[in-house]
Amino acid sequence: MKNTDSRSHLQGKSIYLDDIPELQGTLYGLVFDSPVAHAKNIKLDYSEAEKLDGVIKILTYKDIPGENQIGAIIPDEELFAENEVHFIGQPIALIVAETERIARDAKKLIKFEAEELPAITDTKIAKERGHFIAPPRTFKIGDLEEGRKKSKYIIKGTSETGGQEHLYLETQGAYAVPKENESITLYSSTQGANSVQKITSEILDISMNKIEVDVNRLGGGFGGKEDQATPWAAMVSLAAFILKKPVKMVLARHDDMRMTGKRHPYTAEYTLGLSEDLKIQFYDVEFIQDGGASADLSPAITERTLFHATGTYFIPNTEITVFSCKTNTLPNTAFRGFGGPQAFFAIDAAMQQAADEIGVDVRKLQFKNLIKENNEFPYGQIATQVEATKCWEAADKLFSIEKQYKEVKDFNTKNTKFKKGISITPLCFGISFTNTMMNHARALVHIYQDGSVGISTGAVEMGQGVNTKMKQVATHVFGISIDKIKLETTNTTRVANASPTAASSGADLNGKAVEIACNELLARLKNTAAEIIDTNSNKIEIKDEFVFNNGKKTDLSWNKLVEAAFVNRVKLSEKGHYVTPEIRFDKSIEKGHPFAYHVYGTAITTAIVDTMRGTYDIESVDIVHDFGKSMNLFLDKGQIEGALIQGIGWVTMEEIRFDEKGRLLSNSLSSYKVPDINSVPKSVKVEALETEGHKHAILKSKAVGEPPFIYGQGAYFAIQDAIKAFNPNYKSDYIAPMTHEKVLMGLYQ
Ligand code: MTE
Ligand code: LUZ
Ligand code: MOS
Repeated sequence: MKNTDSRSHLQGKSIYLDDIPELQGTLYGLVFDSPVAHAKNIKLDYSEAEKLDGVIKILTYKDIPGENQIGAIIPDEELFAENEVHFIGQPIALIVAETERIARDAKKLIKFEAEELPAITDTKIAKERGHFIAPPRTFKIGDLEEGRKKSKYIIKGTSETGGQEHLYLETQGAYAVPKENESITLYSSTQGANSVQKITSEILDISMNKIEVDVNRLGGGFGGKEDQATPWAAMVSLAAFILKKPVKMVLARHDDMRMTGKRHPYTAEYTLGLSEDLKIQFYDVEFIQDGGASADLSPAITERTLFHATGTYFIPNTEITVFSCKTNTLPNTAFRGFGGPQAFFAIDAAMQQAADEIGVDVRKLQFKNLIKENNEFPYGQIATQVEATKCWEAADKLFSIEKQYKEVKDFNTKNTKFKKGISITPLCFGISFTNTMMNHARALVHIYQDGSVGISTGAVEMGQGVNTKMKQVATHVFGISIDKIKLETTNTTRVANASPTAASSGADLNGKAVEIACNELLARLKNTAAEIIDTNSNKIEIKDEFVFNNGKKTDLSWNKLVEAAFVNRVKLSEKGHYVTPEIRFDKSIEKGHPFAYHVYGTAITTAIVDTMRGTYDIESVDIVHDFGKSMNLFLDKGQIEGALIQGIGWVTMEEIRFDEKGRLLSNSLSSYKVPDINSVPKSVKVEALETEGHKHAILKSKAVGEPPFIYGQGAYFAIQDAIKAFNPNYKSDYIAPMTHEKVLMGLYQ
């Protein structure tokens, strides 16, 4: 089944925030943001700007009736800067005008003065000076000393991964419409309607029930709209609240890139110990995370790094620490993988370094140390239904790992102008919000008297196809065609208190809630059918929109049954509430069972390097992925392909740069390179592992949104392998991204 949105996307008929018909009298907002990275005693003179024809009002923190605070985990971020600014791009005021053009002209007339302070853009300096977002956290298992004693080989090293711009096709935006009795309808391009509602209510000092947040769909979020869609929504709401007019703001790409946070850059310092028989004995790793100027989601991202530090391997003695540093750059935020990819890169860099120093093939090390059934993760969860080795073996069977290695070797003995490289990336990714309390969801299902069905959930459609999956759940339970089902907008008055659509759990959490509601309704309809046919309700089934009695088709159709139930005054609406079972985590001891299950996989990546230019292509990526029992392989393979390319972009070409004053240099598509059709691997093959699936996954179909991002890192190691084939003296610094210029330097190092 295709993504039910694909036709309207293709025809340009899908409605995004900026396509919502505007009400008469709508005003437009534009943010005035800090031109300096760190300053105090800021002064804004906007008297000239406010005089400009068509400028309605310029709002600052002084206009906020409630709390000037948007920090969701730690209250350390103002909506509008009051006295100090902490990064370039930090909002200070909102210009409200009759058109966006006028607002832009007005912006040029605003005079900004401040006492500039030194800006810290380097996490090393931040750490030295003790500038932290939150105190460091450590996960431990076993005993490092014990591991050290058993180790024959001890490898020390460092690695580094860069930031990443989300580059959702639809930029951030929101549209606030004032309603009677000081309430607001707020359209927002957000992954977290509930966060938008809550923060806006605090800014305006009105109760949450006065704010209705509505989300039709996003043109991509990728984590960038989990938390950072909120400020724009709060700003237009503030303006609408004060001016009693509809107010809209959609960020221009350049403004979006300048003002929104990105993936967290990380450095890792590690020591890895292996015994003579190449079993990992210990891993001691310290991560330094660049949180940017305020906490945003950094503490939660820190957590996911801690949870994924050992990658897909079992390591009996481990100590992992993450330092979350505060710098005068954009507050970094959620991005597909959420601190996980940074952890995977570090452990696989350590594995590669170990293999090189010991003089063995890294794949032997990797395979030998894959996590197995009943192994304990450093956070205390016992690994069950482990598919790591099975994925690797299936990849070998389907894609002949040894043969591919031999082909690369043969090619390299025959060629000097081009060299090939190969790598393997195993995957083990935990599914559930790491914060246990976020793992619950609700759905509202109506069966209308004509037999059509309307479903509301807390899930946000952002291109990942969650709406299609929700429809599939209802189709599956009711035995009716997908054409009978409509997915309503995500709306806080229909489904309240929803967690953001994130952590890859949108389909699981909301799908289970839909399933619960549909099953309730089905039971009632079966009773009605049993009464009509005069049989026992447990003999009733509904298939292909007809009632079956004891396996035999009757002439009672779905539509007739629904009509009869309505006449019998049967309740045809139901709400489902789902809570992920079994999960728990005790932060005081950093142990528990935080994940409902894990997703596994193996990717084989080959690359070819032009040894004169330093340019490269990713030739092939062959993947065996653990989808569980995929409910929609078409959508799920799309998720794998998208995540893979996004991951390849991160480790190869996407380079976020600031100058020493904290100005973002990579602030447009001419200075920030993202993968395009030419950077897509020449061949991508995705095969599903044969497995039973997992009972906590929706219809046994495992979460697929983020995990395959990890496969992208294979490109880094494959390119590096090709460089080594040309330059035997090459010593990697394990710094990503592996840009073309970096490759060229490596070839002639
Ligand atoms: N796919 C598309 N097309 N667009 C997106 O913005 N976001 C990713 C992933 N796949 C995203 C996407 C991220 S970061 C997450 S957490 C999941 O989708 C969220 O959706 P799910 O929970 O329904 O998988
Ligand atoms: N958001 C969050 C996430 O709040 N908690 C998580 O565990 C998470 N994981 C991935 C992406 N977003
Ligand atoms: Mo995804 S980073 O959980 O929005």
